Amino acid sequence: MAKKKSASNKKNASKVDWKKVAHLMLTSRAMDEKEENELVPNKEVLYQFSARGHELGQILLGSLLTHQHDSASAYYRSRPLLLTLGLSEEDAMAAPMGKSGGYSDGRDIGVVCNKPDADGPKVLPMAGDVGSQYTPAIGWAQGIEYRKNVLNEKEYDKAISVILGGDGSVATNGFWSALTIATTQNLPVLFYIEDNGYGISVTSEYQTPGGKITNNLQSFSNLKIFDGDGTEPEEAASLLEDSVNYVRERKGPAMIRLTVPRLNGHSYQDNQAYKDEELLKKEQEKDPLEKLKAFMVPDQVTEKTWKNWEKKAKETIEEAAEAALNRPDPDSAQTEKYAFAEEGETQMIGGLAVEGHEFPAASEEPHPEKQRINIVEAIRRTLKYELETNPKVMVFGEDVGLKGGVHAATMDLQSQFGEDRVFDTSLSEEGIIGRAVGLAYQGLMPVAEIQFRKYADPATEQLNNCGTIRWRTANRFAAPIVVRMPGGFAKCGDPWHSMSNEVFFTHAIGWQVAMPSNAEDAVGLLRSAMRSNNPTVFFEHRNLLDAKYARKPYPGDEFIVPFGKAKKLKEGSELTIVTWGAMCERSEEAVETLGVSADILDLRTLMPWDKEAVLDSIRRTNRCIIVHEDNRTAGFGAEIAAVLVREAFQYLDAPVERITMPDIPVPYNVGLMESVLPTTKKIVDTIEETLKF
Ligand SMILES: Cc1ncc(C[n+]2csc(CCOP(=O)(O)OP(=O)(O)O)c2C)c(N)n1
Repeated sequence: MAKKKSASNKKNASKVDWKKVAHLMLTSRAMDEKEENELVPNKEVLYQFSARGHELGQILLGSLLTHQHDSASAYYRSRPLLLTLGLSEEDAMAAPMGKSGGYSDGRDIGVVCNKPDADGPKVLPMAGDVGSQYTPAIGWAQGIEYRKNVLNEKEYDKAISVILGGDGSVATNGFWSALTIATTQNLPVLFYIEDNGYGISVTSEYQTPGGKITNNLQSFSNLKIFDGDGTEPEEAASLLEDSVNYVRERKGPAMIRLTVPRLNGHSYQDNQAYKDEELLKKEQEKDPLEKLKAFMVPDQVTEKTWKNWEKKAKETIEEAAEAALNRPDPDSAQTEKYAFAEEGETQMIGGLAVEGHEFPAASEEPHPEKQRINIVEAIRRTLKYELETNPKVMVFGEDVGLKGGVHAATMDLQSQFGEDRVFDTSLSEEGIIGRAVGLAYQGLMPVAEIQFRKYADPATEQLNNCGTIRWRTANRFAAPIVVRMPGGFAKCGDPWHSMSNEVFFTHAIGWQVAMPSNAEDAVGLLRSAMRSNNPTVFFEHRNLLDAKYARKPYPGDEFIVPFGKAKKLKEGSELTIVTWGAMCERSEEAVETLGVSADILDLRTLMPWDKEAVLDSIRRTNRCIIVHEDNRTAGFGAEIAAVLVREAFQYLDAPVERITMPDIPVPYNVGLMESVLPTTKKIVDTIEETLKF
């Protein structure tokens, strides 16, 4: 069974601290066994994902992540790597029990870890979605190069970003998106594929033709391939050393695939009925712990010493389990904390706040210039000023560079600030948002453009995960990013370019949502977003980009609009119209047409939204109409109406009306489009009915 030992395998293997590797392997194994034999059957641990069979490669890899700015983006089977990087046994065991403290304070499923050490390699927050670990790691890699080359922080030299994934993960969008970005941008990324032949019960042949991803990627440009057996100590050590060095020495991105047996079901609940006896036996014969023992005993240590280590590891785990079990449950009074940044509690990793970034002065008082500008110009000037005054700002997306964006909002920014700071991306929205998350982890301020609202769909997983990072990690990590997104109807509609669906982001956890109706607010809200410690969706309404209604004088480089503050467009006493975005103009027109006395509130941000301003107004006018372009059912108007029914019931003299799009996409034909959009006429009619009621 013993493999032939090549000279280079031997050379690299001699550098390894095998005693340390053995200790970590025995510890990880004892931990899995304790969970499988006792803690899961006793229901102390509810979900368990064993790493048995995967340990050796992960421990060897972890031992090579020695640079302070290295990162690993890993997944639920990566606990041996975390132990190697210094996760305490007690934290490792307390998390699956859902106990307090540790890397998520009982919030995230046990093995979904993170590690925010300021002075050592980081483990980026893991996620449950297979494949979602890839693109944030690409952002980390680009952040290494940005810090080194643009911010001149030489200590980032030779840092690398490593991504761990199973053979199933190579079929995901995230994998391909990350591979494309790493290889086209020549980023310091190592893809580490642990091939156990299965994604739960599905074999690798379903994930890549022939079942071996490295065979298929042999001809992929700018990708060095390493491939071997992850259970053979010398071979695995040698391949890992070579692949890590390859990336560290900036020879290019690389992929290493190591075969490993999965010695358990996918999770504790999986009985592996889909594997026959012979296969199970073969897998057992490949147990890397047995191979490590055969490699070390008796050449390096005696059988007795090994037995001693085994005993010690078991004792350590008994003690850690006992201590973990004795930890209190997390405090339920704190459960809602950290959906957003808490005043005075900065996260450990991610965003400008960590390094105490100081911004230039800001003021809520506009200092208008003489000339009016449109929203496109308002956005461009705000981006320009923030790029000028904050070297950590980066602006990117499809066509954002040389072309200046399909809506021209980034025109000339690349020529002024260079390709490192303003750049085009590959056509992968998952890549754009995942990369932004990784750049934010690096303490930068990424401003990503999604070309049209509908095209954020492929990035949904990254957007959702971005919003929950702070909560999942109990404020250890956060990724404050800005996502600019044009949408809504324009000269005509259509299902792809005209979608608004802003309510989606108000429902997604952890996101601020801004929706300016004019150039002045666009400046102030975008500035707020780019200085915020929370992620923001910044919605740019297509019909307003160059609309006369939206043109306002540039309010100055200091102008800022705080989130959650509605603007009163008109003041009156007979009814209140609550609206935002392109519906502001139509609401104003309707009120002017009828000559009624109405409050018109432009919410400007939907998350947070200015509940108090709306309630104050309704308490005076006693009537409310909500106007929005988004579809009706469960649109944001439904949320406002529900709040009014609960908190202003006694003040209402008429039913709360909603004027919205019906539950269909926006049609292309202009006549069809106007027949379903909230029009001035519809608003006029509804005002009359409401006043008559
Ligand atoms: C996006 C997504 N789809 C499906 C799942 C359910 N699921 C969890 S693990 C898994 C298999 C992953 O296999 P692989 O990447 O090979 O890793 P392994 O578990 O074998 O180490 C699946 C389908 C998931 N977590 N995420």
